[in-house]
Order: sequence, then C-alpha cells, then structure tokens
Amino acid sequence: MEKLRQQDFIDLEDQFGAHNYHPLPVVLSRGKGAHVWDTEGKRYFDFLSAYSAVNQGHCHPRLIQALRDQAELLTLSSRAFHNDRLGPYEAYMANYFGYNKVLPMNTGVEAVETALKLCRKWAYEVKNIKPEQARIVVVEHNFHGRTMGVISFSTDPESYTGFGPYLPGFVTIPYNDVDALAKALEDPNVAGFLVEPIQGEAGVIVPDDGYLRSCYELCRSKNVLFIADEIQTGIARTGRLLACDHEDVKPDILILGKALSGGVLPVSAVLANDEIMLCIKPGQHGSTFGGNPLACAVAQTALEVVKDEDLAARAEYLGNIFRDRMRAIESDLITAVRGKGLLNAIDIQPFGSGKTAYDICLKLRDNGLLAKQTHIHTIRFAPPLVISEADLLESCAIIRDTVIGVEAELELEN
Ligand code: IF1
Repeated sequence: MEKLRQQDFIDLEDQFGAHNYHPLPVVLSRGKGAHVWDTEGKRYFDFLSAYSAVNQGHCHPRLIQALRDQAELLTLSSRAFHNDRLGPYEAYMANYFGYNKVLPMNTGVEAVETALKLCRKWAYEVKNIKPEQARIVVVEHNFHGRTMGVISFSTDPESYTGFGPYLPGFVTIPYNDVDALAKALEDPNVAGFLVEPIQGEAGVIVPDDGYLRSCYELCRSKNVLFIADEIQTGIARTGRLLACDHEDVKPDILILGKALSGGVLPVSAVLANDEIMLCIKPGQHGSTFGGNPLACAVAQTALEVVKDEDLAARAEYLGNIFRDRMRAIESDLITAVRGKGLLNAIDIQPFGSGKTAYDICLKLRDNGLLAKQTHIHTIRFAPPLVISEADLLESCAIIRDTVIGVEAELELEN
C-alpha cells in the first residue's frame, strides 16, 4: 500500500469522522518526553500536552512498562469482582492526597458527574436538605466536560446550544468574586460549590490571590462542600501537586483526571473523606471500566513518577523562566502573559488584521512548536513537565521569533 501523507489522514477523518473538532493540521505518530513527531518525521515541542494529560511526558518508560506488565496479567475484572491492583492503588492514592476514600472513574467529566451526584447525596443524607431541593453553585466560563449534566450549567453557548432541555439545580455566579459566593450561600439549599482553581478553557484565568481560600472558608461556615475540579490544574501542573495547595485549601471533594494516567489511558477519580464518600452505597454509582487493573497499575506509576521526578518543583521553576521570557518579548502583539507553573497563556492583539491566535499557532507549528489557541486571541502553553531547561529556552525562542515574524509581516501589509 502506498504510504499515506498527512493530508490523506486528515481527509479520512474528514470523510469518516464526526465533525466535532477543528484540529491544527498536523498528524502525529510518535511522542517521547516533551517531543512529538508527525508522519513525515518532523519533530515538534508539544506545548499542549494533550491539555495537561501528559505532564509526565509522552510515552514515559515507567508508564509504558507498567502498562505492558499489567496488560499481560489482567486488564479488566469489572467491579463485580475484586482485582489485586485496585486496593493497593486506592490506598496509595488516598495516602498521596490525604483523603479517606477514592472513587475511580475513567474520563474527567465522569468524575465531575460523580462529584455532583456525591454532593447531592450528601445534601439529602447529611445536610438534610429537602428532596429535590439541593443546589450547587458554579461559576461563569466554567469548563467541566461535555455530558448533559455538565453542559447544563455551562455559560459557553457553543457548549450548550441546541442540547436542551437542561438539568436544573445549578446557580451560576461570576468567577473570582467572593461576594457573589457569599450571597449565593445565603440560600440554605446550597450543598456545594464547584470551581476550577485556575480556569483552563476560559483562557488560563488565574483568580486573585486568596480567592480560593476565601471561598473555602465561606463554604465551611455555611456547611457547603467545596468541590475542586483539578482535572487540568492538578498533578503538579501549576507548580504544586494541586493548584489548591497554593492557598492551603483542602477541597471537600477533589476531582482528578488527565495526568492521573500520564496520558496513557483515561483514568479519573473523585476523592473525599468518609462522611461524604460513604453517602454512596453499593449499586448507586459505578462504571464498567472504573478501577480496572490496567488503569490502577498505570495511575499508581504515574503518581510515583510525579514524586520521583519532583515534577511540581520543576513546573514551578520552569514556569517562572517561561513567563519571564514571554514578558521579555518586544512585540506589541502580546498584550498579556499569565499563568502558574507550566500552565500559561498569552493574549495576542492582531492589530485589527483579522489574524487570530489560530494563525499564530499555524506559524508556531511551521517553526516546530505545537500549541492551541483558546478563544480568538489567547494561546495556551503547557509543555510536559519533564521538558528540559534547554528545550524550554529553545521553545521560548521559537515563540519569540514567531511572534516577531508575524508582527513584521503585519507591518509590511499595513
Ligand atoms: C475537549 C478545553 C481543556 C477540563 C476540566 C473536566 C474536563 C476537562 C477542568 C473533562 C477537559 C478538555 C476536554 C477537551 C478539551 C479540553 C479542554 F479546552 F476544552 F477546555 F483542557 F482546556 N474539567 N478538558 O479541562 O475531562 O471528560 O474530557 O476527560 O475537547 O472537550 P474529559
């Protein structure tokens, strides 16, 4: 068979796949650490890391070894039976994050749904809210996934339009607004507050210092569960194990996904203490694949790697270098640089040229670096945390040269 070119793969997806994405035109076939290669052998720095799922780097040898070893023994038992990886993994994980209990799921959004169900159960069984009356407070510009439940409280028209009717029981307040939360919590039927410690999809929006802490204390004072979606921010991405650690906040319900498996397979989890977690009884929640031995083996190894390679400290150290370098770029195109650890974004102001962050991402691709725009004028930069300092500096130079090149082009056009 004739070798397929990149465009052929793109055409196949276009013809036979649903059109629910508009990817950057590059077809990847290999990854190692902070690098990926396309089908033609061109190498790139990966500055998306599959939305922070590959914090440990592509195809980390320890993760692949764990996958291989377990794959030859047992991949799936279902929860109808016990398996010999689940218990040890749950014990490791509970101890690692400091919670009594772990509830394993697969994708991120399933873990969010699990947390919402858990919060409602707790509301009725422990907080004694009247049946059907429980409310959960959420914030504007949230992103928690794609299920019916979660899009019901999305404020992004693209995410929710045309998918109604929506699930009731949610109250939306502005992000980074402690007073709004205080007001919302005056309703005694509020059972929980769901928040991303840094909003990813919204454009890497970092709230004011003290926001999480104040929200947490408000929740505490009103007997409301503080539920943190750390699917994107957790597991060392922001320079701490959890983004909530920056403010010494310990969520009542912690939601993890993405890098929990180092990008090897979908593994997510909800953590909570007994008073909350034991509200869900046998038969009331579950998943065919949740807690499967393959996932447990990989996830435990993924967490070990984060500790053994000190990835949180790396993210903190390299993140400071990255933001310094971005702020040093002498270009009027860059109007903002923000982030924490290695979860960063820059805003691009295109001089009314009609050019968008997407156009810059195409140029970055040509120059050997893959990144993804979010909204029209923001580019997110989130390399694997294992990236070497030399590679990070080289990447910063690529970004600088690309932005300066685009600016020069625009000036020529004007
Ligand atoms: C897509 C965004 C990132 C998440 C948070 C839950 C989930 C996500 C904070 C759901 C997932 C992904 C999903 C992916 C794109 C990506 C994304 F741009 F859409 F917003 F990362 F920033 N909570 N985020 O970020 O996890 O069920 O997907 O495992 O295309 O939807 P999932």
